[in-house]
Amino acid sequence: MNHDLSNLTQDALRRIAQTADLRALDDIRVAILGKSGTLTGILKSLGALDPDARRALGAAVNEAKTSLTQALDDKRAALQAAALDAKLAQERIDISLPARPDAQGSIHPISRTIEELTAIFGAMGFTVKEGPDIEDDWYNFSALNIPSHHPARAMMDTFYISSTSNVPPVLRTQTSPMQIRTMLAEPPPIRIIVPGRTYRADHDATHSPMFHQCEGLVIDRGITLGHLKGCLSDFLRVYFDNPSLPVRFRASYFPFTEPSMEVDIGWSRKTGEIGKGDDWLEILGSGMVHPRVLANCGIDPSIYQGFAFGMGIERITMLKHGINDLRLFYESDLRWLRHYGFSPLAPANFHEGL
Ligand code: 2NL
Repeated sequence: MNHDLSNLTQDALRRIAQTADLRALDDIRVAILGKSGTLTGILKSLGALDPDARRALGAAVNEAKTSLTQALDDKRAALQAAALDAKLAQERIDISLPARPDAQGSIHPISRTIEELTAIFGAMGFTVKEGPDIEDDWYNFSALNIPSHHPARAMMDTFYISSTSNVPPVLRTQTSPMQIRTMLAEPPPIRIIVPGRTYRADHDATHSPMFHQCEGLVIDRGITLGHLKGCLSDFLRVYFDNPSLPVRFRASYFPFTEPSMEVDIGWSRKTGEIGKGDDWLEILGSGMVHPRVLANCGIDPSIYQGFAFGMGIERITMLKHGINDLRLFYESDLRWLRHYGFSPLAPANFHEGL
């Protein structure tokens, strides 16, 4: 019986070694270790032997079972690895294939304008800051010298978020809270732009409850209205790609700047052409940062001065590209995006304009 077992084991090990595929290997496993396999048969027959013979043969059968199981496992692993290697070799990706033209995406006009603002102000030494969309009343209003009776705080304009806190969270109505955060966190000189989403409870053909703004802030010693005018004129002439674009600064009022100015550009009301005709179009709000706003942020207004500005990203995008309906920006209509979108490969830099 021991002799049979040894022959059986040797024979099975040989067959396992010679097997070249997983199916044949499984057949061998079933033939030896399956329900009516040869080794299983010997194990079953142990019960009929006397105790001494059973002990001797039992140990040998277990040993044979262990070595056969190990051989089957090793062989299976080797065959599986070989099969994977063969599959990988066959499925090699040809990276020289060109991209499929019908699967090409495009850059949304809003993103493109943000890239352009980043490039233009970047060339003037500004860095880009982004901050949270959910702010609180202090960052959005109080720090900006907007008094509590100011209409901008009214329920009809601002999205308040219900909360148990005594400083109610709001969806930011402009990106200025991030400039407040920057002034609180970093010492001057500061030169930043803050593009991003803003929210107001307003919805019609020309207003969307979510829209985009870009604000800018410069704080240093000796900053004057002259710096503001030079910076914003240069920006507008590069953005609208017209070095002789007429730019006008007109006195205005904002609670967070003193003095405050609206910035207008020349255009023709009749044809809509920018830089032509005798009409003026309001495009930006700006001013010298109010000393109270500087003090609220721990900056001494007798040492540091600065200017700030804000613009609507949708608005300057519509004017530049002749887009006449605000709602189309948010509809994800692929035909519109194909028409107004930009190539992801087109760089948004303006070396020639600066
Ligand atoms: C507009 C006008 C403006 C600012 C925004 C600002 C921010 C800080 C301090 C002072 Cl932290 N000012 N921002 C200043 C003037 C105008 O935006 O028409 N935006 C669409």
